[in-house]
Amino acid sequence: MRLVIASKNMGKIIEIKKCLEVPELMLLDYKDFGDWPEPAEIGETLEENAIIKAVTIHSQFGLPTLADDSGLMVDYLNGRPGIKSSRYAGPDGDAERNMELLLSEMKGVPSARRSARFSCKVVLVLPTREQRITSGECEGTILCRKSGSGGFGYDPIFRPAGYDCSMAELSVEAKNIISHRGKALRAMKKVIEDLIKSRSGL
Ligand code: ITT
Repeated sequence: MRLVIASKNMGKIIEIKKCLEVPELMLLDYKDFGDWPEPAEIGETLEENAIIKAVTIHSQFGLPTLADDSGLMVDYLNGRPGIKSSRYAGPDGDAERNMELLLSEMKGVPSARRSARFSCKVVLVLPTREQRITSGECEGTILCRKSGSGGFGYDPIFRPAGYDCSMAELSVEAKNIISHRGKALRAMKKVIEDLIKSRSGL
């Protein structure tokens, strides 16, 4: 069974493929289709944007399609960058510039007020156009400087709760165990396994 991952973020794609290892499932991404135009993320919530991405790519190929929309919510910044996480410092979606901007906004903020969380919505669109939606969150704090080179996006400046390192210092497997995306994907993996077992929908 083929499932299309509606993302162009390689960091995400790697994490999704690791989490959704189901023997009957062949995971495809944009490279398998010779690229596709990115859907405009014009929704007002993570869920709306995840639905836009999954429905757009589903309507192009007619295959079961999964999309992720995620973001970093910083309490001191009233939830920013939030839904604008990927393009916080400008339309080019440069992760280095996004982190520099966030670090500058958090300069001098004491550790007790640096709480933040990653949040993720995963949407699956079935051939019948029915949708399944799962969510996950990961609590933590914003570090004062970058540390580590793994993961993607804001990982070098995010310290997961209970850890003494940044998210970028964890392996893909270790990140998936605690991350917002890992939690949402494990719930979705169960949905997919049930659909395969009942031979309905996928
Ligand atoms: P696609 O839409 O093509 O999937 P994207 O990067 O544009 O890729 P989003 O619109 O969901 O994806 O934006 C999510 C942004 O939030 C992402 O670019 C990062 O800046 C940040 N982010 C989300 N999950 C993250 C994670 O696990 N680690 C670090 N940063 C993350």
